[in-house]
Amino acid sequence: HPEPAATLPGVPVLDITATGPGRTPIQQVMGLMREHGPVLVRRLHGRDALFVADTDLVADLADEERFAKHVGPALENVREFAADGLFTAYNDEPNWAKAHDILMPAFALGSMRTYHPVMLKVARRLIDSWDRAARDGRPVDVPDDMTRMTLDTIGLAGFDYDFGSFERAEPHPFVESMVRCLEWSMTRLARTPDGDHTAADAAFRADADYLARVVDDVIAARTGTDQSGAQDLLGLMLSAPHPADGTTLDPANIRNQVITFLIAGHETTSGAMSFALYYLAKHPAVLRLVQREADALWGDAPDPEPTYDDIGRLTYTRQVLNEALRLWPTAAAFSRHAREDTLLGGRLPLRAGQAVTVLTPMLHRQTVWGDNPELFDPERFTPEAEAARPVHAYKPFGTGERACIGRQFALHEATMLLALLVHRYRLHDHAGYRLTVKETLTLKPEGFTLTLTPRTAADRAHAPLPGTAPAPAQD
Ligand code: FDE
Repeated sequence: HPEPAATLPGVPVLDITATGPGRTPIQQVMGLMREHGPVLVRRLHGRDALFVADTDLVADLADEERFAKHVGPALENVREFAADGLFTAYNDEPNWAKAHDILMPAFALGSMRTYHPVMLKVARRLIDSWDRAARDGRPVDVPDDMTRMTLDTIGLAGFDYDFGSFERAEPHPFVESMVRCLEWSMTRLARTPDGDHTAADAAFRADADYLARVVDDVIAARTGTDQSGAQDLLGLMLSAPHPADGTTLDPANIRNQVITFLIAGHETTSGAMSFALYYLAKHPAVLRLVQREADALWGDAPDPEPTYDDIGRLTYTRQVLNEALRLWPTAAAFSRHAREDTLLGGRLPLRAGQAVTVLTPMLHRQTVWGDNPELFDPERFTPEAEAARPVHAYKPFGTGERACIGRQFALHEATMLLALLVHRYRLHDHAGYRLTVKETLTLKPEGFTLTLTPRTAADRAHAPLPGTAPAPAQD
């Protein structure tokens, strides 16, 4: 039960019952914080939620001795279809630690070598589709295509299952069901106590059942065959014994994990790439620098063959992604609770179990980011700039032992794709796109389209490497 706000001295209480949270609840709280500061209580139908974005308070919440992940109302709703999968499991549910221990090796940096060829194969599907659009002079829908790419990637890399998203005019029905389930999870938070929601709940149930059926097919295609050599996630889940007790994951939990990875592994990553492309289209000088980095690796090769090690060399491209995830962290909030009664930041009394939600986009706009936090500037992520900043100022992947297990996976996939795209195409902001951020629990730039033309050797010659310009005369 949320504590009454009166126990939090000096924290403004903002009652949004009259308007409700609407379709963009994250951006609503961002707006409230811009007006009232980075610590506030949002009251809805008499229920209070404490939101923070203050750098020091978030650093305190990262203290694992005193705080732990909280499965708040939004994740409780996601539990209706992902149950005890890694993302939505309670800290003390035995399947969390078990699955975490079994799956960690699959997400270590070195494991990306295994996924690299599959990621490249799917990147080429996207490129084939964008080549056709470029030839026909058709715009591409960036977030839709990024979602095709990330779904096929996690499907193939995780479960050797091919969603074939680029062969479909509309998104795979699995995606449509999944997006509706996420929307249900979000809009359910906004319900008035007296409404009738039977129809919405029945539709949700049908979607959730469909997700489970697709996943059961994915699993059935693999069970009964020898999985001991399989290095993907499903292979591990079906065969790898827990290091401590030798047991494997049970079938119901495996289904929950597969749903979890399909959700967690594709919406957030596709949003991150979409925002990065949005900022590149709006910042030609930055675009030129990313192009130079890709050109330095791949020159005029018409179909470059990025190696695993190439991706580690794309440091500026990675800075661009980091900066896009600063302004729009696509998993925009995470919650913590106090393990015992404590004082948050030495001043806000919290009871054991009381929840606090970190609003990441506003954490990423605090004063440690300088005078103009709205400005897109990848220089914020040079090694020197990063070393000069407090460690907890940047949290797009959450914190502590429940932080994102898929971080390296997402960054490897996204860095490679961005570099391949800027190496190949000139990006045209043909519609003078104005950013609107769509919320379906995750964030995406809505209706963002680009037109493309192939880059030529002449384009590449006009983007010389920084080191290749004649040195200024010295005297
Ligand atoms: C997780 C995560 C997180 C945390 C949440 C909380 O705390 O509640 C975050 C913030 C994230 N995640 C974010 C993100 C972003 C991006 C781009 C991503 N993410 C991606 C991905 C991919 C994949 C595969 C994933 N991801 C997955 C995941 C999982 C499973 C989880 C859970 C973990 C545990 O254990 O808990 C996460 N993710 Fe992420």
